[in-house]
Amino acid sequence: MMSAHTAHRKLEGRVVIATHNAGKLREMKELLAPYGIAAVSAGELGLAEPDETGTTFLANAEIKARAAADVSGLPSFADDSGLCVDALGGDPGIYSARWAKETGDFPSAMGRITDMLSERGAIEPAQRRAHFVSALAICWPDGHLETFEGKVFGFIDKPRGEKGFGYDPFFQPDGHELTFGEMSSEEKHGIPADGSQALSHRARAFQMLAGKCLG
Ligand code: ITT
Repeated sequence: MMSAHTAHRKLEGRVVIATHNAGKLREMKELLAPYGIAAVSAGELGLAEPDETGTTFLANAEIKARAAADVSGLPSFADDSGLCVDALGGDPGIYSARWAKETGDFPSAMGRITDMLSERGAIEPAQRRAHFVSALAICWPDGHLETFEGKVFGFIDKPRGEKGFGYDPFFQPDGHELTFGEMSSEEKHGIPADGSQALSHRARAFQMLAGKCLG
């Protein structure tokens, strides 16, 4: 018999997507679409953005999902994500959105990161290793919580492409010639029909979530 700690709960009916980031919202809706879950966004419900006071991606995903579930009375699905650059000690990491706010926009934030790498003499791809992380949390109004984390490794290159969002243009995942900014949604976060691993951090976390909480 399974203990309470290993029993996963299935997501059914209506869910709030607890994000105010349009790029993430689009990806999260696309990921949920095949499962017949009706999704409404935090923005559509006029939900406030909670303070992200956690020190990890998982903690912040939980804060966002819990806040939306408490206020809406619906199961809520949140993502906390970011880009970790090895030569910068893992920055911007959980501060990825903040860096873009501070510099004004994502092109400037990518410029700041690229400049910091150049100042440190990190020119070659091997010196510019980076990974994206996505922590996904689903919280039910009764407090039940499920969390999953996915990562994708690659390196920082010159920004290319206008697809995707955020830091996509200058991140090239290992084993690919294109940056995330040059990839279609299907290439970046499509779920392969043959059961193999998806590419993006968010799609990888979602595959784990789907295995436990959907279908
Ligand atoms: P919410 O908290 O409302 O969801 P946010 O933009 O504040 O929105 P985060 O705190 O999780 O979200 O910050 C994540 C940052 O990392 C944000 O600036 C994103 O644009 C960026 N990011 C996350 N996933 C990304 C991806 O797949 N491609 C490019 N950039 C990404």
